[in-house]
Amino acid sequence: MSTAVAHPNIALIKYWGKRDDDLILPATGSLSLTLDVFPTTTTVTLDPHADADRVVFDGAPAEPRAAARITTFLDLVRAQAGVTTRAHVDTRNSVPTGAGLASSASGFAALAVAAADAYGLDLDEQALSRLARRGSGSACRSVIAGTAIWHAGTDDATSYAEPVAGPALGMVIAVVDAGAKAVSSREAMIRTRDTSPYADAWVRSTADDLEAVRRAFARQDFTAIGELTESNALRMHAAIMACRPPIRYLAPRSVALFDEAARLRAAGLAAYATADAGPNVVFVCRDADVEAVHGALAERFEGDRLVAAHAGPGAHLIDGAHLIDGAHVIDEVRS
Ligand code: 2P0
Repeated sequence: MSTAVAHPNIALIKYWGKRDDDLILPATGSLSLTLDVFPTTTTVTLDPHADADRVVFDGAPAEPRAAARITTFLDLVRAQAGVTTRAHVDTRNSVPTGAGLASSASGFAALAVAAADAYGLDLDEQALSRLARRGSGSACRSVIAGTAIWHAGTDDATSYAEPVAGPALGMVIAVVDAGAKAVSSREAMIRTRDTSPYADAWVRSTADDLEAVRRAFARQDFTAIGELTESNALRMHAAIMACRPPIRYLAPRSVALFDEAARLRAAGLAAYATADAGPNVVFVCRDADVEAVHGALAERFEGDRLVAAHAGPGAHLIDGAHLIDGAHVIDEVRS
């Protein structure tokens, strides 16, 4: 039995589009912060007597499609290990699933680390990142602690995430809606590539943004990092909104929160907004400013659920005693 914990990550420079749908090779590299909130805890137990995998999400059997995606992933691990033994997978999520809060990132990062251990693979961080990528692209970044860059690469061996040094960052998440989104990221990325007239421009400009943000990280230039973050998110949403049939993840409330970031900056608090494939808005700031940004937002947006987050650990194994603690933490977040 092997248990791992992983946390979601939020991209500053976004991954949106694949060059290879099967290997999950992205059209561009991306850069993110792994958080210290909303952990996913996953236990993988091998069962030599079972003839199928058994997958449980938050105490209930997984939907057939979700379970099939886990089995496809475990097949990769089994192929690497040279065995066919089936497994029991038990996952506990504290992030609202499918709400654009990166549950597939923490989910497949935790599964990669737990399954590699359960099947006896001895993988380093880079190999674990590559493995997690096969489950869900953004999961390769949740293997890494804190700020991570995912190199797009050109094949399976060269597409992985690794740590990137820069200023200490924090985030404040404004949960606008925790319900499941209408169109999955996977489907929406394909529709963007196939129907958005801005898809090529998105890929070209994101490659440029990534280079610019790398230079900003190297010189510890938070202002440039923030400006590139907010602009890259808006460009991603512009490309998505131009799909046919259209997809719009941002709600009126989300747009108002982007304006709120501008208001905070005008008041002297350096915060920049970003949003993934959903209506929730994440404020990016210096780590030392997290409480101030949280406080300033809480004054004006009582109804929004605000979650302060700092840099978190990469996906890692835990022992049984920690699992009890983990479950306890998860219950607290839920209540
Ligand atoms: C990101 N997102 O960089 C971007 C921004 C959502 C918006 O990565 O198809 O769930 O499993 O590789 O990783 C969501 O995409 O997609 C995502 P798959 P994934 O965080």
